[in-house]
Amino acid sequence: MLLAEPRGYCAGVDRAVETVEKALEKHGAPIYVRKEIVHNRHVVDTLAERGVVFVDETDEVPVGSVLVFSAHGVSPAVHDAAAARDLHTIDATCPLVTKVHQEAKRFARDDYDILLIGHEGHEEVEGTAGEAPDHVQLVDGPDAVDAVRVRDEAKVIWLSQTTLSVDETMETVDRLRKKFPLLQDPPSDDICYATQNRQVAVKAMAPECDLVIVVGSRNSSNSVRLVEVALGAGAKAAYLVDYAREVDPAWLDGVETIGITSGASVPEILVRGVLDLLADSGYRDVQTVTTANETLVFALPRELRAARR
Ligand code: 0CJ
Ligand code: F3S
Repeated sequence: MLLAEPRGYCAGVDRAVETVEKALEKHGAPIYVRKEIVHNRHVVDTLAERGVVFVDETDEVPVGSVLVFSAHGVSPAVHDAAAARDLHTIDATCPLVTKVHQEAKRFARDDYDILLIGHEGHEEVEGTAGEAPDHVQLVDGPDAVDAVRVRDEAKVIWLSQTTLSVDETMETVDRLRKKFPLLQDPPSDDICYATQNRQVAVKAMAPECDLVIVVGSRNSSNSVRLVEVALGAGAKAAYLVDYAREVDPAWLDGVETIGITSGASVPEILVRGVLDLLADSGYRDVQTVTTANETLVFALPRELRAARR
């Protein structure tokens, strides 16, 4: 067994989940969360059992209630809708997503065409694009480049979702730059440190793996990318599971080396579950493959700060 390090919770997820827990302690149930606080089935189900109500939109929240915005961020229109309902909002947007929002605002102010690389329909790109809807267009992967049109080729910048495949994004950027040679790069990486580190770690172990198991949910962009990166880096097979019980015994046929990793929204207890299950099948020798050490911690939203564990 090869265990990727880093894996699992990033600083932004840790902060978002703790924000909801502290908000529950401070305000009592029910509190409301717009969308899934992070894209993980277990996290959402556990919080729901404790009195958190997950809604799709602000208009489902009773006037005057506490509403938490998820780690993926929201557009100004969502902030306005919450204010109009007199909701007490707590913003759990990851600071690294907020950074991309600031970039979108700044380049829109300077009247750039902003090419936002990301996945259609993902909450994060909806939030970022919503900062400057008249200036942002979504580019969903390399094949979407042909359809891109801009007003002034000398004033074009690309930005991105934080949880994309680094390699695929660079492919998209290369294609964009062939079309628009004056395309400007973002002032700093938009794909976040956690996304990058988890991909580097899975790449390091994948060539030796007959099978890679990624723990994470289907709607978790960064988790799904880890499966693709593992396959691209030479793993013979790679699958995504939410829980150990989803590991199909047939996957283990003839398999000597198994790599394990998990997405940025995945609690370590779920990885332990997979390790325990595999130990029962005879996979007991666990070696860690470490490619980075992460120490980043984000402060909680101000109003909950005194309450940090
Ligand atoms: O967009 C983010 C702030 C990432 C949050 C952590 O991961 P997850 O699984 O909730 O979200 P993605 O679908 O964006 O990977
Ligand atoms: Fe933030 Fe990256 Fe995690 S954007 S929530 S640190 S995956």
